[in-house]
Amino acid sequence: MNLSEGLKLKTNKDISDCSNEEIYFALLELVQELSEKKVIKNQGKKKLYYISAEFLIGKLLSSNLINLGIYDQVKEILLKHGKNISEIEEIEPEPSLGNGGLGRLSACFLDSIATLGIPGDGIGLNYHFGLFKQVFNNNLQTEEKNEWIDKVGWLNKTSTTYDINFGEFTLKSILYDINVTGYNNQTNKLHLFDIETIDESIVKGGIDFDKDNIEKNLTLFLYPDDSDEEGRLLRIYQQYFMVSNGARYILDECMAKGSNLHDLDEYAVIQINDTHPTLIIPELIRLLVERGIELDESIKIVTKTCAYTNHTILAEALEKWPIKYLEKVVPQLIPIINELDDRVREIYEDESVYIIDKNDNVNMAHIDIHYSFSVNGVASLHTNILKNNELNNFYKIYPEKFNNKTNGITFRRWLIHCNPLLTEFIEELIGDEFKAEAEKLQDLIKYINDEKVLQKLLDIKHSNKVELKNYLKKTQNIDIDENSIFDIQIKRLHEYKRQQMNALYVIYKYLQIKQGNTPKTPITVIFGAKAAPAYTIAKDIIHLILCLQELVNNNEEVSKYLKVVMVENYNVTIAEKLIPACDISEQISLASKEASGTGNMKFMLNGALTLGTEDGANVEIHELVGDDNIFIFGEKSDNVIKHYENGDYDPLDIYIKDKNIKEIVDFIVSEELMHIGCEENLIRLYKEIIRKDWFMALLDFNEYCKKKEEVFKEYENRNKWAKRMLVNISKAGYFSSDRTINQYNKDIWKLQ
Ligand code: GPU
Repeated sequence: MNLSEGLKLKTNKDISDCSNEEIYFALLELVQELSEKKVIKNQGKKKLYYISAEFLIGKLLSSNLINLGIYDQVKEILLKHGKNISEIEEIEPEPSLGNGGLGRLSACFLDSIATLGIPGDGIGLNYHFGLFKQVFNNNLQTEEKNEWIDKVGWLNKTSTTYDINFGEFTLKSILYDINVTGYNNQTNKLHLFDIETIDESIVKGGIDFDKDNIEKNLTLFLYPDDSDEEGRLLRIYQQYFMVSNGARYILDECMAKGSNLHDLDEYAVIQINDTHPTLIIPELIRLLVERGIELDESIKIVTKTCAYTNHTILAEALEKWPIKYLEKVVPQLIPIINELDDRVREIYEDESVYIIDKNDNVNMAHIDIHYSFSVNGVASLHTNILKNNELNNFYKIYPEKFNNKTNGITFRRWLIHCNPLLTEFIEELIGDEFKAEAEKLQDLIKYINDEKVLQKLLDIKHSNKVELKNYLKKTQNIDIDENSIFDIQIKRLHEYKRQQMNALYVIYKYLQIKQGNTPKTPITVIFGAKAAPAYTIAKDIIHLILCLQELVNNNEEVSKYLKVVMVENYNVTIAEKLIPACDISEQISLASKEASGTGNMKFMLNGALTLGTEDGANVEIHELVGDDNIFIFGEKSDNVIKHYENGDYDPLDIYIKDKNIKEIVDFIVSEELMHIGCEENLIRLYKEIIRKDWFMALLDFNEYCKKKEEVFKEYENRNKWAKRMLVNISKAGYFSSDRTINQYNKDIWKLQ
């Protein structure tokens, strides 16, 4: 049976007579069947389990069609019947199972693992409302539940269930699986655990619900507000639920394959994605002891089976749970955690490596480092900072455990799917090998002096800008000018990422334009970011940006040259539209603070030029493309680290001494802006910047402005710009997650 007939059968009528919705569901069913056929039973002895609180998988229809090798065929069949595949894609809700880079990384990894034919599954939770939906009201972020689960979707209910015991009660789990099909390869599984007793109706207004009612709320939201004790307890309930289910699933599967548990590490390797799943270590030890293995040996087995990835050096992001919380939620783990801590204390005098600190907090990362066999950072600079600074005390104990795995992205989603025009053009130039072997993109470099190729790159960028313009008009009623420069910063909202510095630039430019210093080509500054609901300053930064949007865009004079756009509810789907249309990729975190960044890689691959600090993977991008093809500015990480050590950074000093900076920062609390926004928020942000500025935006601000002016000037030389685009695209191959996964496999997992 051919595809066309298959589709017809599923819909029971002629495709031309179907609604887009009917076609979507027919395709979904078809893809589910095709992908299930690619499941390999009993594949090899050893398997990888990637356990993570987040899997930011994005919409799945198109990427599945691409990986199954039938995207073009389906597109054509639909076209013949007068249907447009993009419109059908729009029907699919985007799964809301992640927050930012960490969650998207797990999704790219699952794609590459399946693509490379590695036996490896994901393990996580099925959050019903996921990460909140962002809605702007009066220039403020408000939060609503994100209802993404359809009756018929990608989740397949299984018969797997466990009784999960908490200190005070027991909950029955159910397991849903999502098929993960690799590019021209096998299907793996993403296992998402849930509870039977979940009650969506307890969410009343916004995202409020009774945080005490664990048997109704456990899997409602990803990262429930943890600014109060109930919220923090709920997070521990979630974490334990995830790891206990995961641990039991893994043990069952390994035993079914013949493991006697003493040899667990020959059947399983568990990659712990940041500290959220850390409790899997004591839980596995507990389960092994329960199954009759001596404690001593159990600890050794688990240490040989688990590997840990660190994604940040920000102290406030490294989880520490008060032992009394763990006593309440999971008393059965307390003796194990105490034992793990005692063993550390017996050997080491240095308090900084203890698991339980002097305030009775359990330091989750410390469990991971002592009781796993591998600790990796996610970019070269980040790993070096872990080794030499943040985790130096551990590095001295376990130098052999530390290793780097520079992040990557799947080119199937971030080039082939999101940028069909560029993909087709590359294929015309160098053939299609780059689709499976990303390094082949280097062949493009031979066109560096080919005027036609360079012009075509510019034309494609322009078409993508028109696409974005139409998309934003249709979905958010936003108007942008495709002939302006698209300068884009999209990422979680955090002070260290310094959206506030970009906002200060907007103020600078606004004032400049009012004085008559107009840019040659108009500029559109685009933001997309969600702020954690309890992160006050982050929400204030969003408020500032939204106020600037109103001010600038409504100023008849200025808006001819400058526009500010903050897209609402930024997510993977929107990223797929923004990235191919971008000219300038803003990667302006304070050096040393961004572990890697992965948006930087996506932009580069799609021909945007990076304006960035020497931070995270920007450093490696810089090395690959060379000084001429990237715009680097700002304090270097060594100096930043020294500033923190010496405590010698004082924003007030800069503010007082530098008249220009003072004028720009003062604008936050000017009549003009306060008239539009809320006094409380703007004053709070203003004070934060001049008194704390914890991530040194004022330190780098002048250099940032200067560099940005240089970038805009360079943009005018279209030919030179196009050459830089070509260099960036051709060097992006290194950042394929296929490369990253091959390195994980070679150095850590060691699977066939
Ligand atoms: N990251 Br920790 C998140 O997205 N969420 C987190 O909770 C933590 C880290 C990001 C890093 O900020 C980013 O630099 C990195 O590229 C990404 O993880 C994947 O490693």
